[in-house]
Amino acid sequence: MSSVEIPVTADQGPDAALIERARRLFSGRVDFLLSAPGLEFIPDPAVPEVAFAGRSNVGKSSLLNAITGRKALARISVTPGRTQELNFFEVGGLPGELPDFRLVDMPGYGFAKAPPAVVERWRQLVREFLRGRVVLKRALVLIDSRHGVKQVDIDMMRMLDESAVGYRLVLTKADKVKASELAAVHASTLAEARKHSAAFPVVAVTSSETGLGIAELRAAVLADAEI
Ligand SMILES: Nc1nc2c(ncn2[C@@H]2O[C@H](COP(=O)(O)OP(=O)(O)OP(=O)(O)O)[C@@H](O)[C@H]2O)c(=O)[nH]1
Ligand SMILES: [Mg+2]
Repeated sequence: MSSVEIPVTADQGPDAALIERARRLFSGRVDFLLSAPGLEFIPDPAVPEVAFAGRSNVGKSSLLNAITGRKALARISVTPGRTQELNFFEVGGLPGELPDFRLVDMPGYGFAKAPPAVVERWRQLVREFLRGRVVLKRALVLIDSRHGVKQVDIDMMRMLDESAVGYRLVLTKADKVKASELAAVHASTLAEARKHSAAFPVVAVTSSETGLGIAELRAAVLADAEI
């Protein structure tokens, strides 16, 4: 994996101090708060939030677990499309008090055989959440390294562009592809990012399995929550 040539400039990577601060913060309090099947169930917008979006089975829950260093914080599904609610997690602060920020595991999209009514319900929930959530600082859009950016990902990116929610693209499951394939999918994903008004012109490369890129992404999430 270290032989992959992925262009990184000095100002793109979080510094060592931020990585260490993020590690410490995430080794403290990280709690599941609630699972919201509709907007009437979401918590008060009291603290900053960073949301995780991506196709069903892309590895959202696994990445959340890796970033928070918890084995089973977010449920890892065997059946694609299991996370159909907005799941909120609290990070930092003291139990019983407001956390420093929250992470939001968004329901996966693009799973095969979903009835149109389910897709429409998903679209409404996500769009209204993105448009109305003033505390939402950033989103991460996860892309499977084996598949690259699909039309459903572009649809998601457009919803974020329209809501003016800034987002990072994150390649998941990097351990599943060869170095040459990883370099190619990184380049094509970066090219797509550059077409979108709210996307950062950087693409993170991660594996929840091997830990590749996790410390850096954790630091980026902390920086996003603090903007
Ligand atoms: N090899 C490898 N497998 C992974 C990685 N991340 C996730 N997986 C596997 O991919 C499958 C889906 O992972 P999840 O984390 O449940 O994906 P999700 O995006 O939360 O899925 P939904 O909630 O159903 O939308 C599981 O079998 C994971 O074990 C990774 O970095 N490497
Ligand atoms: Mg999930």
